[in-house]
Amino acid sequence: MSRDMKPKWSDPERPDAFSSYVRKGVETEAEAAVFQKSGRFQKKGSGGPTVAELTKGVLEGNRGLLARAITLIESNAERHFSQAQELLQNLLPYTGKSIRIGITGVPGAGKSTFIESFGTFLCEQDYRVAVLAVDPSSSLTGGSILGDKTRMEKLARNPRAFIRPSPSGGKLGGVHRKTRETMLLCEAAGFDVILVETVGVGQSEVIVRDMVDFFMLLVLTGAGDELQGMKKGIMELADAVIVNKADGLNKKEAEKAKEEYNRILHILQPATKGWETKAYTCSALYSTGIAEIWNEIEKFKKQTKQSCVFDDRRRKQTKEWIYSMISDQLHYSFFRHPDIKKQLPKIENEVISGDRTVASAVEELFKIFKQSEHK
Ligand SMILES: Nc1nc2c(ncn2[C@@H]2O[C@H](COP(=O)(O)OP(=O)(O)OP(=O)(O)O)[C@@H](O)[C@H]2O)c(=O)[nH]1
Ligand SMILES: [Mg+2]
Repeated sequence: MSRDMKPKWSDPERPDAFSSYVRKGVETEAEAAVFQKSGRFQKKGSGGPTVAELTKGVLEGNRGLLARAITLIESNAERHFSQAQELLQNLLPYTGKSIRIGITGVPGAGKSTFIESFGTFLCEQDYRVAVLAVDPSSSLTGGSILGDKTRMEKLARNPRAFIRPSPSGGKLGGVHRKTRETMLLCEAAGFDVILVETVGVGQSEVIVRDMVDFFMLLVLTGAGDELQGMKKGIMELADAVIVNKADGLNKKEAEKAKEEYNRILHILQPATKGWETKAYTCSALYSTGIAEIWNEIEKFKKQTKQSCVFDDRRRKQTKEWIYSMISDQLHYSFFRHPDIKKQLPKIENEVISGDRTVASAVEELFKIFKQSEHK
């Protein structure tokens, strides 16, 4: 098992200033056995925290224990699942009080730089900020979009901020469930703004839209080409379109792009009922336009709370979460089933060689699955 590592951006001179670690997830039952000893989530002989200790630690805002709690949630070992759920159950009454903000944009749009600047601004306003990430590639590479970045150096050292790299996929609902549950843990630990970063390259922005209250899309200038290529669908998910890098020689262009985006947004369906999605400019690098964006988010919160759209959306998101977990769980139990694993290659071959229809193959597999469930 790999040892815990501090992220590269942590300051070697001030080892105490960073309480998060990049830790490899627990992948196998064998690894889990090392972690688990008589109901405890712990390393062998290390006297690690129990669920009760984790609950208390998270509620007290203890960052070390919060990090341990998240590691428990992220564990892919089945035996950790019930402990993680017990922990969440304990913490559930203390969740839900933050504003959850999603940030997407193409690679290089400046998401990480924006979070550094925006997060630091919020900390200065006395908020406590948690940064999470949904990385569509991490389930394949095991990597993390935040792991290799030095863009959040300042925020990472801020005692009011907590940065957690993207979990790797694995089983039992994968990244989707882990990020949502981590969000709840951070809320119970007293973080009042949760920022979720994701690269805008496909499904991940839809997943993040489904777990946040306010969703923003970071874009660059050169709007002419970009607008033509940009999928209308992504813009329709956004509560704000932010034209970043509005600084130096680019400032004028950025203002022009903002007007163009506004013209298009005007004719699109708004993402949130009663809220007009508009374009704004900012410079994440020089921290200009940041306060204005926060003002808009506060306005959004007030307005949607009053109209009940805020709470309605959260209820709907929770409901959809149930259904996505059911299908994840079905998917997982189906494909890990020993009889299915045994029969699948043979039946698959029969279909490919034209000896069998797809529907009859699937029917047969489900028969096998259901029969052995009842054994
Ligand atoms: N001039 C200028 N440069 C910026 C600004 N924001 C970000 N950059 C630069 O743009 C580059 C990409 O920024 P990142 O913050 O890493 O972008 P990202 O969207 O997080 O990129 P990925 O993580 O790869 O998806 C870096 O070189 C930043 O310094 C800005 O407001 N102005
Ligand atoms: Mg980034």
